[in-house]
Amino acid sequence: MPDQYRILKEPDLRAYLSALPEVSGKLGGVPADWTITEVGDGNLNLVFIIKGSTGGIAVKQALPYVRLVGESWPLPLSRSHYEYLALVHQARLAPSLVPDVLHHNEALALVAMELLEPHIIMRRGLVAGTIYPRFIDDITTFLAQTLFFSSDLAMPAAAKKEGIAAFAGNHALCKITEDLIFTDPYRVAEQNRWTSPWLDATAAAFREDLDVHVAISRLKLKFLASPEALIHGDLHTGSIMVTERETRVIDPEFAFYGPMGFDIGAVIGNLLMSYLASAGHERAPGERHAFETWVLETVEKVWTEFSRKFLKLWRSEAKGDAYPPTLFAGGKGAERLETERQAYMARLFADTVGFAAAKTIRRILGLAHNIDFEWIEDEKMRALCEARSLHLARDMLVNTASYAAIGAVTRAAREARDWQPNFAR
Ligand code: SR1
Ligand code: MG
Repeated sequence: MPDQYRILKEPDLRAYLSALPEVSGKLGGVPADWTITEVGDGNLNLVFIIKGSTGGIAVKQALPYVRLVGESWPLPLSRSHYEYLALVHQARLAPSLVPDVLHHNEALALVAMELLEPHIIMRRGLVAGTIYPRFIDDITTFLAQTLFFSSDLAMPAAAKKEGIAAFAGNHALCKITEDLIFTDPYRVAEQNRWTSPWLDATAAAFREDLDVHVAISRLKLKFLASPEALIHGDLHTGSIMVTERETRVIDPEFAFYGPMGFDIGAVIGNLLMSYLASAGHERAPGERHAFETWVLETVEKVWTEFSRKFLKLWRSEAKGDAYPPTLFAGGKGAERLETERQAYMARLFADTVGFAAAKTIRRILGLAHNIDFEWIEDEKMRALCEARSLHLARDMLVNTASYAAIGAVTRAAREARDWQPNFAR
């Protein structure tokens, strides 16, 4: 008899896990002695940490609704299945950069996985001003490997289409993104919020600005209609766990075949928010200068290292149906293909800049905010940091073509750090 979905309470979870040898072996001791703590602080799911005498595990269970909002917003449990599929795929392509999966139960919408300890959610570390020396290399390996190897550059067309089909049912999660990132912040929507009254005029301006509406709609179309690769789909700094020596990407429940720039832009946009929120966390002027310098250097290297690794894979591992080698034979063909690769990367960079901007705007004017700003206690200071981020993001969104290289993004971010909005009250 397959399990029937129920929201697992502690005794039920304990009994369920004790019947799984792969789990009880890891935890050790007797189930009655295991400690179980619900620690989920995300927007959607339950997350339990279970510890026994010899080890620990994490268990994530999807709720049939959006946790942040409640039962009035139902959400399919199938997202747990897509998360499991994505974790397995990512583990194959980027081993050691995702948690090991120990067990999955589709009916219970549950995934049991390796407990990441002493890792913390990267966003929390960034708010505290911590530098992560491994991050650039790890995240660019994750991005290059997962995106390249699920793209038409690496995959035969039939296998790629099977992949698209395998994730096509995850449309409810895509719809969250389509609404919360690409639509709601630009219209009157009940669940929008912002730091009022300081950002009232700015929020209204975003609702009226047709240049912004065209730019965000082009990105939305790209998100809807560009199955370039299997993307993580929610790769913000709350979906990354870190120590100073390790990086792990978690929570790929939004995975589907979409535009690659959405993942790269998520990383860069969230780093830019961390940079511009930093002033709100300093106790003395200049105190976080070294951290802020590292964040901007990281923004630059995320793009340059990703691009280097992706191009290296393209030059050596292009077994997909795109760009057939027979069409690019000989010295001239090779030269022309290399020019084309550069053009491809330039297009991907433009997508990245646009999506980074979209990911920023949604966190300030939409439903789901982030602690980078929310934990700035002085509301006017928070609004100042947010206004600077919106100022930068609007320009990246509308004038994307003027950002020819990543240096232009970090230059504009530095200028935004000193930009003074006019908070007319
Ligand atoms: C209602 S869900 C809000 C957000 O949380 C997730 O982490 C995604 O970013 C989603 O957009
Ligand atoms: Mg998440």
